[in-house]
Amino acid sequence: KPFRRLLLTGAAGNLGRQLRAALAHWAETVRVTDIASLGQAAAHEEAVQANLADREAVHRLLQDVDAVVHLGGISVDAPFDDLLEANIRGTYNLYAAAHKHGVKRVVFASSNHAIGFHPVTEVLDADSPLRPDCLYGVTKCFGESLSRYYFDRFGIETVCLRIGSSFEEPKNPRMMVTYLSYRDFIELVRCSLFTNRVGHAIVYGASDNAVKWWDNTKASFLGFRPKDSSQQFAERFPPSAPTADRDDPAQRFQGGAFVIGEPMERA
Ligand code: NAI
Ligand code: 15L
Repeated sequence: KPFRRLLLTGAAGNLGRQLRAALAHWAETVRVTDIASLGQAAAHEEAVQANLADREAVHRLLQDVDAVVHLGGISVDAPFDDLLEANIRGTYNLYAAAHKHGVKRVVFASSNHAIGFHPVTEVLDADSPLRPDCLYGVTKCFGESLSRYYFDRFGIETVCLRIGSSFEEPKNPRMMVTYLSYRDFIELVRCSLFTNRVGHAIVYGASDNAVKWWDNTKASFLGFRPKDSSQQFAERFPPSAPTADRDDPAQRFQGGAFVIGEPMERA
C-alpha cells in the first residue's frame, strides 16, 4: 500500500464515515480521530477520540503519519467561540504539529462558503477572491491562508478542497449546482493524496453537474475527473434561470441561505 500511516480527522462525521473504507486500501494503518465516538476500530485502524483544540492531543495524533486528511471541525455556521476552538485553534494545532513531526501533505476540507458571497452568475476559479458568506466561511479562509503560509515557509503541501454539497442527494435546487457525490468526493481526496508535488492548491469539489459555478482548470494537474452528476435528480429540481437579479439574497449568491445568517453568540 502506498502509505504507511494516514491520519483522518473528523472521522465520525458525514464525510469521514464515507472515507474510512476507502482509506483502508491506501494505507497500512489509518489513524481515525474525532471528538465524537468513532465506533469499532477495524483491524487496520487506530481510533483516538480527541478534541482538535487540545494542543498536546493533536501533537500525539501527528506522530508517525505520512499525510493527513483534515475534515474535523464545525461544518456549519456557529457561534464564534465554538468556531474559534474547533476550526481556528484546531487547524492551527494541526499545522503546528505537522511541522514539528515532519508531515509534508495535508488535504484540507475547505468549503464553498469561503467564496459564498460571489453571485450565482459568476464562474470562479482558484484565483477568485475570497468572499466568505458567514463566520464559518471565514474560518475556512483562515485554514486556506494558514496552509498557504505553512507551504511558503515550511514546504508543507496542502490541497484545499472547496467542497460544494456532499451528501447522499441534493436537498434543494441550489445543490443541483453544488452537489458532490460521495464517490466523487473520495476520488477528489485520492487525487489530492496521490498526485506528486501539489504545492498549495485550491480545487472545487463538485460533481459533473449541468450548471457549473466553478472552473477547476487551474487544478487540472490533480487529474480529478468527476464521474457523477446531479442530473439524475433533475426531475426533483427542474432547472431555472440564474436569479442574480432577484431580491432574495439566498438565491443571488453562491452560498445560498448561509448568506442571510448573522454572527451568532454562544448562549
Ligand atoms: P460533519 O459535521 O458531519 O463532520 C465533522 C466532524 O468533525 C464531526 O464528526 C465532529 O464531531 C468533528 N469535530 C467537530 N469539532 C471537533 C473538535 N473540536 N475536535 C475534533 N473533532 C471535531 O461534517 P462533514 O459533512 O463530514 O464535513 C467534513 C468537513 O468537510 C468539514 O470540515 C466541513 O466543514 C467540510 N465541508 C463539508 C461539506 C459537505 O457538503 N459535507 C461542504 C463543505 C465543506
Ligand atoms: C458546507 O460547508 C457544509 O459543511 C455543509 O453542511 C453544506 O451546508 C454545504 O456547505 C453546502 O453549501 O451545501
